[in-house]
Amino acid sequence: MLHENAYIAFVFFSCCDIVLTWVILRKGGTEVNPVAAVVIRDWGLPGAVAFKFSLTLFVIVLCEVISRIRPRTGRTLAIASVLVSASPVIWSGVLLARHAGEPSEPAVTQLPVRASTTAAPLQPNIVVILADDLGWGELSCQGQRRFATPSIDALAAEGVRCVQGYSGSTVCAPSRCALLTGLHMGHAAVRDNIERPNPSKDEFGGQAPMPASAITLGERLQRAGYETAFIGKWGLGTTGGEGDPLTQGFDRFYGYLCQRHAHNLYPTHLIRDGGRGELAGNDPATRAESRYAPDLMADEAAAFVGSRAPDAPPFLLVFASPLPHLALQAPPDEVARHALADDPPYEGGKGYLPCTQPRATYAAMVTRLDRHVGAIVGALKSGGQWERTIVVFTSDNGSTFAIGGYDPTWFDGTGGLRGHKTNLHEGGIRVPYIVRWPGVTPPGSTLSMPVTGWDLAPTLCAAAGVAMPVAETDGLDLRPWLAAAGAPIGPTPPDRTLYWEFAGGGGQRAMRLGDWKAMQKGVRKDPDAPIELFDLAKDPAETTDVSAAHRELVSELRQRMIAQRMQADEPASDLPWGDPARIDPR
Ligand SMILES: [Ca+2]
Repeated sequence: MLHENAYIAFVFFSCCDIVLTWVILRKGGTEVNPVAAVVIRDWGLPGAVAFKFSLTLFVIVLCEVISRIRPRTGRTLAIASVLVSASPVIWSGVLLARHAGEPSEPAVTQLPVRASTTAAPLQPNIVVILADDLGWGELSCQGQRRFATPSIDALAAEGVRCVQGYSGSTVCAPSRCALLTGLHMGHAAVRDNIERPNPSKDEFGGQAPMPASAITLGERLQRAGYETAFIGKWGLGTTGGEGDPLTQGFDRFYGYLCQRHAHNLYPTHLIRDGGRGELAGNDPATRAESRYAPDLMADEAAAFVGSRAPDAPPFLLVFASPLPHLALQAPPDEVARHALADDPPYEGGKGYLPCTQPRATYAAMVTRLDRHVGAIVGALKSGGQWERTIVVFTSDNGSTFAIGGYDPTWFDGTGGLRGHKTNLHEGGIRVPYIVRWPGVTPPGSTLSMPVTGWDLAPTLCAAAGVAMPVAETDGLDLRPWLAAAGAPIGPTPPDRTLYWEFAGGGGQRAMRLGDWKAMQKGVRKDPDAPIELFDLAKDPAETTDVSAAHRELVSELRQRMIAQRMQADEPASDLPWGDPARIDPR
């Protein structure tokens, strides 16, 4: 060995780089030597060290061989190798020093939800795309075979696909409330679709309003200088009331305020900023259908994000498309792309319109939504905002059931999960959940930790550098977990309880703790009704109730569920309490 000391330094520096990067990743740091991070992510720590060691050995052998032929060149090469291997170590050391004050593997309780201290100086734009009744299995990137969703798949390929994403509720309005306020169904102001009568033949009465006391994501970001727009289906109050989006943190609104209004996708009018915008050419009486409301909303959204002055403030757009919620209505060109030989007509009834090609039409509604996602992404890119914009794609609840011509068996909208919209089994609340966050989310990664609709407000507030006190949310700032998605080493996933309740369907409560899922039905009749228990790790489709074998856990979950709630303001959406001290029989 001609240059022994140089080789020792070379090996030492090479392996140090890997170890320092690994330590930073363990601390939840995202600022790392990218080359070392990729090697660790792909091969784990031992594999990465072995790789680096082999590479070093190869260079040493090369130096030795060259030294025997041309001693001066060999010596220069050996010294150069030491210098080249030292530079990333110095850089990783600097990065580690920046993370020095942070604890290793932070527990969830130690992670305060706070304004991000590492936020880029430029506040990011935020686009939340919320589908309506889109089930977990209704994207091709999640296994859908009847149609493809290339634009949404492309978004997932650029970010994190959270495979255990949950909505805030199993129906429309409360899910929107959870998303906007960061509160789960035990604390949210709106916990059901509570219908209000129409004031006149031409006006919709909307749903129970979100109270003025609720603080929405729009309000929080508006105060921080964001320009905010809500485009799509609202369902949390109507014009002039306390639930009006214009007084709930949104500078602009375009779409349906009332959910019943959204049951027709070729309406006579839409609401624009509290006023009424007529849509000439649409007439439900004659089935004149020339202006498809979801297209108009997508155009509006693309225009909002695509035409920004260079010095314009950052923006929040919530694009809550009414697709693919029934009734079955889609533009003929989109339906034609999905024409099938086997597509039995739907006759209509129970307030639903008939449909000659129900399967093709439903597929067309989802692919139209996919096209809209593509248009919004395209507008962000052409407007120069893409690299500054966080995009979230999710749904307000799981896929719907056999109603209005929808065929749940044909589409397998829940991806094999039990249940559907209006119940708290996984099929009712598990939804697509994709986050693309430049500089944070590793492209094409997945995150298996359960994440929820009520995590979005604290996460997006943190992204914007806006303080959201822990006491004001049930959610988590997901950034550390999103940033570590796909890596073998990351922050420990939180062992927290997720809670849902729903007054419909006889009254239901559900809780997830780790892989355990507790489910209580018939609560309105009997608040102490038996609790079913499922082990989602072994039984994701909730086929087998194992409560009899885990009575102590069931009693604990009963107490935890009751502790997670406060009384709802609206009596119709409240549940009777139940006795937390009830001991479940062995
Ligand atoms: Ca819905």
